[in-house]
Amino acid sequence: MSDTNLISADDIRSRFSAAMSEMYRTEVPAYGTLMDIVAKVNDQVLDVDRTLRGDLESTDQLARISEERHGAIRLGTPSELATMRRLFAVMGMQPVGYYDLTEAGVPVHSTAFRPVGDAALRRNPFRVFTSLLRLDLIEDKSLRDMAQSVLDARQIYTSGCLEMIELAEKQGGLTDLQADRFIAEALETFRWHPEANVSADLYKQLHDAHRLIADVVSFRGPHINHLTPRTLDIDRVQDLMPEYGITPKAVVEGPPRRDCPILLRQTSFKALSEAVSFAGIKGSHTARFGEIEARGQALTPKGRALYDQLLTAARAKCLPAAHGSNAAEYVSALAAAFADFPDNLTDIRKDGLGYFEWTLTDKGAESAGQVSDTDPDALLAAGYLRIDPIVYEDFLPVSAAGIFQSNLGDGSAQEFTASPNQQRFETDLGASVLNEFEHYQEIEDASRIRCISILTAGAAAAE
Ligand code: OOG
Ligand code: NI
Repeated sequence: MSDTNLISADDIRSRFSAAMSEMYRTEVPAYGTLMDIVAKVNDQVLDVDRTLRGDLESTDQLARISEERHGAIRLGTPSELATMRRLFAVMGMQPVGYYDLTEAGVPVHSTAFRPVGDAALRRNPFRVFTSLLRLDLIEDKSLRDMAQSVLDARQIYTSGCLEMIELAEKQGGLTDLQADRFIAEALETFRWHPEANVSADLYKQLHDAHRLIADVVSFRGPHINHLTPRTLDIDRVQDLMPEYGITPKAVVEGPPRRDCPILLRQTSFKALSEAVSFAGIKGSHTARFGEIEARGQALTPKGRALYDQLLTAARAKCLPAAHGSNAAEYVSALAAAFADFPDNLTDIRKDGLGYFEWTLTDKGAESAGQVSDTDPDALLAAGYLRIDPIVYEDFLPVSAAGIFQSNLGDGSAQEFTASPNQQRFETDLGASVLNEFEHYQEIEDASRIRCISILTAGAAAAE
């Protein structure tokens, strides 16, 4: 078979993301409703905000918006994680970033599998926040051992899926037909299984130790627990949710609403109670929920440090209560704290807080090869180049913890000693995770070098 028969990993990812969305729509109807609200609000925003539409169009970002989503899964063992890395690699998704959630009382650590590189992200930015349970944090040894043996006995991948992963690795990709089979087999891993793997009694013990432990250990696979569309106006969708019979969590996580959006804002609706059976005995479990997000500019380490500092300051003044009684107070504390974060692109750039992508203006494109100046600031001022914020493609630990908590139910916050262990995570993963800051920096640098090289016909390409 010749390599030309192989389709791109980006295609497989797009198709998988669409298939997953389709599956989740039938499994969790409220997700379908949320998708409809998001589509409507996005259309309205683009109708009114012609500048935003123009910016998205000129940076080739418009097409990806309605396609865009992330999901989340929670795995039980290192070997499940290592195989998940190979599965996502077939779709061009790599582990980016390390997130320690123990600090927030959630016994997992995580990474995000996502496409890297500008072209792949434009094609389809589907990502999956993937957590690995930290059983070592269960204090009761006999419970820990029982959980471990349940996890060791399960196989979350079909044999067909494992076969297709191996084939993709051997061939360096999959053909169109093979991709169909891979997607169908891989979906099985993410599907919901209402028959638990454990007795009602063990479920209760695990649940008492931590609801999340019960969610990971008790089922045959790591059911996708939410799928999150991207909205262009998260506050509007949050306001609309109740009209459609969906109750959102009390506050939007992340930075406040701003003229220049930064990082990531997220909100969710609470997990639904679902019927399950424990060896024939009827019971219920809450696992799956819905979430929406709005993405803004990726921040440099300096910008991120400022974000963390301001968020901490706001939360020191007012910690949002799960039931929402102090939501208004929190929103104003957040807004007050973030008055110290510049809210215009000129200052964000001048202070080195955010990443930017460089492109040629029409004037720049017409002047290809005719320019001798190589100073990007001068070329920007002279109208040959334009800069646009680079979209943040990753996650935020404090927000993730807020999402985990709201979904685990009120009053379930639990103390764990913060114990980040990236090295252990990477050993279990079988690879190191990509540093997201370095990646954004590379995208920015490459875009600038490319533009200047075109303007000067290659003279400055090496600089
Ligand atoms: C993952 C929560 C994190 C996000 O968007 O921050 C997450 C989980 O509940 O498994 O998805
Ligand atoms: Ni999420």
